[in-house]
This record gives sequence, C-alpha cells and structure tokens, in this order.
Amino acid sequence: MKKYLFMAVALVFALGCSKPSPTPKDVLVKRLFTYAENGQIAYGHQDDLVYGHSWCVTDVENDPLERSDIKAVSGKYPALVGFDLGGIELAEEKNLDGVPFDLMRRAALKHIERGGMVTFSWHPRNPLTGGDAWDISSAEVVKSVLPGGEKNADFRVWLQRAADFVESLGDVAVIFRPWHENTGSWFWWGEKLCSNQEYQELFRMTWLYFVKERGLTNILWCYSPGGDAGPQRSMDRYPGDEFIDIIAVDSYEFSAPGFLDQARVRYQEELKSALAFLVAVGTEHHKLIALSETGLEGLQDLTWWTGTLYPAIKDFSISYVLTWRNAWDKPGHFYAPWDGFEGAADFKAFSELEDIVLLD
Ligand code: BMA
Repeated sequence: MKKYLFMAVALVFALGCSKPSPTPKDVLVKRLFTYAENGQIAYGHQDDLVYGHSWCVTDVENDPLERSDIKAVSGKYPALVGFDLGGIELAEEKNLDGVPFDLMRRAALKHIERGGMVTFSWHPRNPLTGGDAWDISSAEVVKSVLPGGEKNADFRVWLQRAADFVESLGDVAVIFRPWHENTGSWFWWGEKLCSNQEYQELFRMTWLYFVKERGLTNILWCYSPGGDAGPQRSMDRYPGDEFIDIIAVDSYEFSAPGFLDQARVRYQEELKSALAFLVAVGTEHHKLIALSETGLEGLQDLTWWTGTLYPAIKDFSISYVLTWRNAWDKPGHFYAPWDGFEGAADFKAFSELEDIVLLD
C-alpha cells in the first residue's frame, strides 16, 4: 500500500514539474516575437500561391501550388501568406475574390508545411441588409448581431461556418484578423457604423465563440485598425488584452498620377507615427506588432520597396508586413511585382536585405 502511495505521489510530482510541450500557437508567437527582437521583419503577400498577376490556380485538388509572383521575382516564397474568408459565412464554395475554400485550405496547409505562416482576414457580407462588407447603408448592423439583436441567431451561424473552416485546418496555428480597419467608415463595423462598445462586443463575441465555445485555441488574434485614423484613435476600440495577441495597422499609400513624391512623404509619415505609437503600446501590453496590410496599388513607384516601404518600417520592432493581393482578373490591381514587371529588381533587392525574412 505504502509503495503505491509513494508511486502516486511521485507521479503527481512528475506531472506537476514536467513542462507541457509548447502548442502550435506558442511556437508561432515565439517565432514572431523573435523576429521583432532580432530586428527582422517577415514579409507576407495576400493570396500568394492561389493566384497572381494574370494567372490563377484552376485545379483545386491537384495543383502543386508551386507558383507565386513573389517566388518568380525573388526565388523565395513569402514568409507569410494571407487569405480572406469572405463568403464562408454563406457556405459559398468560393470566397469573394473567387478562391475556392478547398483550395485555400490546401494552400494554407501547404504553406505551413513548407515552414511558412498564414493569416486570415474576413470581409463577410452585411448580415442585416444582405449587401457586402462595404454596405454601410445602416448603422444598426453591429447592434443587430449582438446578443438580443434580431440577427444574432443568424450571425452565430456565420461564426460557426468561419470556425468550421479554421477547425478544418487541424492542429496548426494561424493568425485571424477579423473586423479590421474599424477606425474608418467603409465596412459595416466601421467607426461611424457602431459605437466603440458595440465594436468591442462584436470582437469579444467572435473570440468567445471560437475560443470558448469551439475550443479553437491555436489562433493568434489580430486587432488592426486603419493607419489613417491617427495613432491615438487607433486603440479606442481595442477589445482588451485577453482577446488580442497582435496589435497591427493597415496603412496604404495613395497617389494621384504625378503626385508620387507627396504621396510618399504622407505615407511614410503616417506609417512611422502609427508604428512608433503601436510599438510603445505593444511594449506596454506585451503584444506583437505588425503592419497587417499595406501597399501602393499598381506600384508606379519603381523603387517603392527599398525607397519607400523599407525606410518607413526598418527602425520599428514589428514582426511582419503584408502587402495586398495581385488580382489575376484586374490587371491594375496589384501590390507586389510579378515576373516581367519592370520594378521587379527593386523587390528582389528588398527581399535580400538581411532584416527582411522570406521563406528559404
Ligand atoms: C480589397 C480589394 C477587393 C477585394 C477585397 C477583399 O482591398 O482587393 O478587390 O475583394 O480587398 O479581398
């Protein structure tokens, strides 16, 4: 009897002392913190692997997923690939940009298997009006999906479908960045479309559903207001430390033809002030910081990567930067170079900087 008692005590002691092995989320958090601590920034590209400038994957099941505009010009895949879940809420087969969800799942897992990281954004339709994410005709939408609202039950089905997709990825960690650019007023969850409190409730409700109801604990939650809000306002809608792993910002360069110099200065100033603010917030809240979306549509500035983006971000401890998509079906809607693009050499030079990380 004594012997068994001793064994039981020893077992409890051993279990208590042994460190649990790190989860996929722990590993990804550490990886991103390490980049920031080492002064490195991982580079990401939206929808890389599933399409690029003038091409797209058509064989959902068998395509080897080896094509990438970034690889074509730099020899490497981006370290991070972004995908968008818009459309999953209605159980559609393809997302709002025509990417089949089965292909998206395969590409995300392939990228992770290759050693890369994956982030998901979500442009869901408007649950009250039936319009798209940009339908801002009603300021009652967020209220309508919160508990007690007329669309709450329907919206929970939308959350369920998005969570089903994330769950279907299996035991891998991914970044999830819902309800982005909330300090602008172009999405139904935007600044003038709901109060700060309603926004926070929307975010927390999403988190609670995924994490507490569904047990999806391998998600890094990213809060990303828009850079044009000005730094101070960007935290007004912060859901709280418990719900967030990454505090980020979306910030684009916009230039009218012939006004590139002015646009560059404005972009760099806005970005630097946003990042300086967020890095301080990150230190205080112990959070990762990122530039979750950026770019210059059409890249008419042929040295944008080394001459505009890099000088604006290099002095900040951010873990990644992601440029937006190269639409296969809209020739002018691209934010990264492709094979044959005249500014490709500048991206290659950017990708070879020692503090910029792509996937070897
Ligand atoms: C926008 C544009 C749209 C696209 C949307 C969601 O910035 O690229 O064409 O549908 O993102 O990916």
